[in-house]
Amino acid sequence: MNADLEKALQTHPCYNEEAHRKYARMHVPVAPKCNIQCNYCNRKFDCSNESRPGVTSEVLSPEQAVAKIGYVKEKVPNLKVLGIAGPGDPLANEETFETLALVKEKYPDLTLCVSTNGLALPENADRLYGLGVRFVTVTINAADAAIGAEIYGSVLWKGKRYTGEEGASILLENQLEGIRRCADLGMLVKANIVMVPDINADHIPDLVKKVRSLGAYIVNILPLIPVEGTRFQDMRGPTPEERKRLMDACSVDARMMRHCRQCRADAIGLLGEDRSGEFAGCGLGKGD
Ligand code: CLF
Ligand code: SF4
Repeated sequence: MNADLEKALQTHPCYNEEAHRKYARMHVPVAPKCNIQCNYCNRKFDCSNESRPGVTSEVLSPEQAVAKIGYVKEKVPNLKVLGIAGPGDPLANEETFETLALVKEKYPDLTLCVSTNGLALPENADRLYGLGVRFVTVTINAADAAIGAEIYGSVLWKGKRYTGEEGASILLENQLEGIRRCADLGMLVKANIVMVPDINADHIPDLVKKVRSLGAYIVNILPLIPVEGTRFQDMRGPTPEERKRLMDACSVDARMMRHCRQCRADAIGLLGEDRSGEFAGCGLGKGD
């Protein structure tokens, strides 16, 4: 790891447990569209790639996002990381790249972080790297298309909608290739895995081994939060004990993140401290 990346890692609240009480992150919700349908997601809400389902957020244009960052930076001096995590899939929205380019130019001191379902990651890995992104999260819930088919309703790939194992295997191939490419480029990849006890829990240790073998730096196992109006609305989420047991078992194979707060696509502040309401609408229409 080079010295700049090592330095950024020291102040990244998600990748480094030591940092999360001291340094803040801000998400800008510039990415409304999604290219897949997860069975636990209600499109009206934030992407649970990186955010707790059930909470809506405003969508900002890249220019509005940059204006808001300027405002928040003044009020939150410990802001270190600028993340793009939805409310849809960041890589399905050109606005993500426009925002990253603007932030890189205007606020080069901020660490850039992107979270994706991975479908469009192989084709965008170089582009993200070129924009200065060194932290990429891929939400991946299965390394087996048969299990994936139970989690993903459909996958929109090159203009066509795929379902079942066909859709799940297109997504999986891209996720694995995307993780490999990003890791090979020298980015720090986090794999987010949504634990669904009745579907993928027993399979997660194999999935963790797989993402590690491709170079993932850290793994975050999130609990399913059933959301009304989704196919998984009656599915049960894991108990804290079940999740802890799984994380303990997987910690033999990979570094585990244990302090995730499943934050919103417009979260601002320290992890667990949500100041997004305080800044709602800030910077909008003001330009600078
Ligand atoms: Fe945001 Fe995600 Fe970057 Fe962190 S969140 S894009 S890696 S800056 Fe962090 Fe929030 Fe958990 Fe995500 S606590 S949901 S892991
Ligand atoms: Fe929802 Fe995110 Fe899944 Fe897209 S990738 S369907 S926004 S949870």
